[in-house]
Amino acid sequence: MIKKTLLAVVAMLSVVSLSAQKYEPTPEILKAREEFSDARFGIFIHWGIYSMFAQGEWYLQNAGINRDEYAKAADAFYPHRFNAEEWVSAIKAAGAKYICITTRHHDSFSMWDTEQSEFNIVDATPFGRDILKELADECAKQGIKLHLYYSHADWSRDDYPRGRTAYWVTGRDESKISWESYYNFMNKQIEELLTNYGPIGAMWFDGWWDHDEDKTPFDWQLDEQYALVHKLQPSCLVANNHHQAPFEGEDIQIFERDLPGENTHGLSGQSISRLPLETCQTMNGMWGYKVVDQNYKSTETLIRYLVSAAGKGANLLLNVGPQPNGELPAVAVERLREMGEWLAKYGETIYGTDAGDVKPQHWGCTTRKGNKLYLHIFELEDEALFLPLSCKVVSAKAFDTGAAVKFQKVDGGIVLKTGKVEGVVDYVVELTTK
Ligand code: H79
Repeated sequence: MIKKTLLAVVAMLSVVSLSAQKYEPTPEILKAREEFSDARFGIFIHWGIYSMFAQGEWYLQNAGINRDEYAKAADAFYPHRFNAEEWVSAIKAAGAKYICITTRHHDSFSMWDTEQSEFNIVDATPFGRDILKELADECAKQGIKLHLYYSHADWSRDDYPRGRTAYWVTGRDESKISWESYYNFMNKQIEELLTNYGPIGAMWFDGWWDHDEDKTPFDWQLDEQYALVHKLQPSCLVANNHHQAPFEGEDIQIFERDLPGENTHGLSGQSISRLPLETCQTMNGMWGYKVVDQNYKSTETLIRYLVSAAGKGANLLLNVGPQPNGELPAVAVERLREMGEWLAKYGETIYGTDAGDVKPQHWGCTTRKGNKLYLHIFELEDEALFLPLSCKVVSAKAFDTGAAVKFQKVDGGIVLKTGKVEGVVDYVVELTTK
């Protein structure tokens, strides 16, 4: 009897260990994660037929309209000013190291030549061009990585099992709901994306929260899908904007509209993992083009946000919502250029850094690379700054002029004689430490 029970326990344990098999990132993935972290700055692009309504990418759900009426916009989508070379050049000029574009958002419209649905930019629009192909080719040409946003949630397809959003969108045939059909559709699309567009840096999923039922969890079958991504492209990172601590099989932890550890938008209270971190943020207040929203953050705010992300060991994925005509808004291009000018000078203190020894403070934050500790001081009322440090400081200088900055060793760190800091975007002091 005891033997039988023991056997049963052993059998149960082995089942448990099988089902809880740990994801072991391959050396290629580990390398890709490191490159991703080193990049620190990427540009997000939200573009689709929703851009034509000019009210953001949630228009279909927010307006609660008929999906076939909405879809008619595709037949008028003719973004004649789309020019991949101009986009990529503007993004590179910003100092960004990767681009993440919406291949298919929640409205279900595919921005590439997909075989899995007619509702795509080649088959359903007079424009008829595969913008993803053009962008992928241009990224390869200009040497910038391409990441792909892909929505799990869907507000138009008949087969998508309805979630907590868009239930008032009409025109869908509920008798055709089939998870199996929808899951198969997604995986075939993912296969196209990871086969026909060259090397993809990351798959960026979004929409899991449409089904985050507490009592009867919805099974998105992510394990199998993540494995498919890694099988198709062994260096492609998996990211999922589910607003939770990372799931097994993921390579990046995403935060939406807040830096890791902050939660001003109610989307980012999750604990911080040891994975590479990325915060996505809008440049105005919306992801997809919104005609009434000209409330762009200032260049100073954007630079400080990028620096603050780096100070927390995170990348910034900064969004631009292209216009229906295919151009990036002029204000966005200007912000990108100005950020690029700053990064051309101060990039060394951002790219390839880790979060610094001193956690973010009211005056700014710190980043570290090797034996250099960079202080990013945004504003300081006092004349001097106490830094709690356990390492030895050998020298201190202003990063841009090289002028020595006086400091004094005290208990538990140093006091740095910066003088008052005001009226600058970021006063960077470089400490050499031992
Ligand atoms: O693509 C952009 C957005 O369209 C998408 N993610 C970025 C990158 C996005 N928009 N809003 N959200 C994600 C937030 C989702 C909000 C939710 Fe909720 C809060 C989903 C679940 C809780 C409120 C309640 C909205 C749906 C249910």
